[in-house]
Amino acid sequence: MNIVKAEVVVTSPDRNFVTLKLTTEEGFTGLGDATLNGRELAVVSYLQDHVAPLLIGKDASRIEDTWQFFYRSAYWRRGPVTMAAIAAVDMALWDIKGKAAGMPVYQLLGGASRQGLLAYGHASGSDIPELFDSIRKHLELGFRAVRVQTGVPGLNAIYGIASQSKETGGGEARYDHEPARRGAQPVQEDWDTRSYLRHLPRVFEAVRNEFGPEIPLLHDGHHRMTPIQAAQLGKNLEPYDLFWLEDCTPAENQESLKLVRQHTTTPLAIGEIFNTAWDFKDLIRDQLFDYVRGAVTHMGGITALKKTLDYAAMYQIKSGMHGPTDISPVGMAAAMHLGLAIHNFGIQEYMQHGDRTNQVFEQSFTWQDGLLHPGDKPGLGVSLNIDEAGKYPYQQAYLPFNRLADGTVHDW
Ligand code: EZ4
Ligand code: CO
Repeated sequence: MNIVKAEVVVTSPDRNFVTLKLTTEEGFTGLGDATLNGRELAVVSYLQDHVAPLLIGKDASRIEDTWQFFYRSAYWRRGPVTMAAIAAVDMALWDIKGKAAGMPVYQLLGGASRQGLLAYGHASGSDIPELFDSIRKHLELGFRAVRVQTGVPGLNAIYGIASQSKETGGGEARYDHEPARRGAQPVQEDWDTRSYLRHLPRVFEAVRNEFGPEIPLLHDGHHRMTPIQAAQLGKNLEPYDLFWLEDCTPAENQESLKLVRQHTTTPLAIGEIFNTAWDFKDLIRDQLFDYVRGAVTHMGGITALKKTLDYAAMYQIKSGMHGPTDISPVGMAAAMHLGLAIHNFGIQEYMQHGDRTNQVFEQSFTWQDGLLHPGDKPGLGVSLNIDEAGKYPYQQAYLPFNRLADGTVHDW
């Protein structure tokens, strides 16, 4: 089952996506997501210049061997660009194996461990009334769990708050719309940790009073606190029974989670920016967190993330795979197949792609009663409409960044 073609497709329907498409001599095709938000073209070059030529003539059925070949023969290990490229190859090979077997990928991974995947949506508001409306809207849409992000008094623009897209002239307010972020320079936002720490517990108190104790509530700290600030926040949020507090400190200093853990029982999620099992290894062994945020797209594919999650399972640590809209529908499908098969599934982030993206990528997943299911088409269940993709060329876009009131650059 030799690979005869390896194409890299860049498209920007609602935002930029990088997709690897492999074709075998029998005519099977496989898709892999290689999207690295804000640094997309580095992965395009890695794939086009250094990976695609080596794929031609390789046996597509040898998934583990191909993974090891690309990881070890590169010599330069790890890193988001390398691991997104390897992830795309790995996903595409699982897709091909599924099509060749006539089975959805989750069957190849051991079959379904549940009926569907509990998914959380992103509610947000610049103030409490706006936040309540957003939570209500998510509940009406069918979400059974919501992430809560809120504006902070005194700060103009902060992470995670929906606003209307400038380029599309309004429409539905979303916080992830790339058109608002497109341009030659990243957008500058502002930040003040003390105001945030004072404000956030009041917001969660108001949300629990309004929506009751049942609904799982999540929050993303987005790497912006010091360890002792994170410990303080985790402790102050305990009465509101969060499902998780995500990325409370920057991920580089993993030791810092020890300090956080000593002070709070609020469950912790970490790792959306990690890219190998090694980034998680010590944190898992020391039981310093509760949910693995790794994305199939950024962790080197299904093969590598499954190994990480199997190790995490030994410590009762569960999955919480990253699922923002910068994970393409191909990467989301891979996450759904893996999440359906493993025993230690926790929750799946689900942000819903825009209409144009859904026309470029035809998908077979379903979303019913708050649960995602990847569908039963052979492979990953996603096909790429090349003509549609061709309508939307790459557009320069960056993630925003933060400055404090005195001008200091801060984690975003
Ligand atoms: O900022 O996906 O939990 N979700 C997140 C995301 C990330 C973006 C970065 O590309 O933190 O919104
Ligand atoms: Co996050």
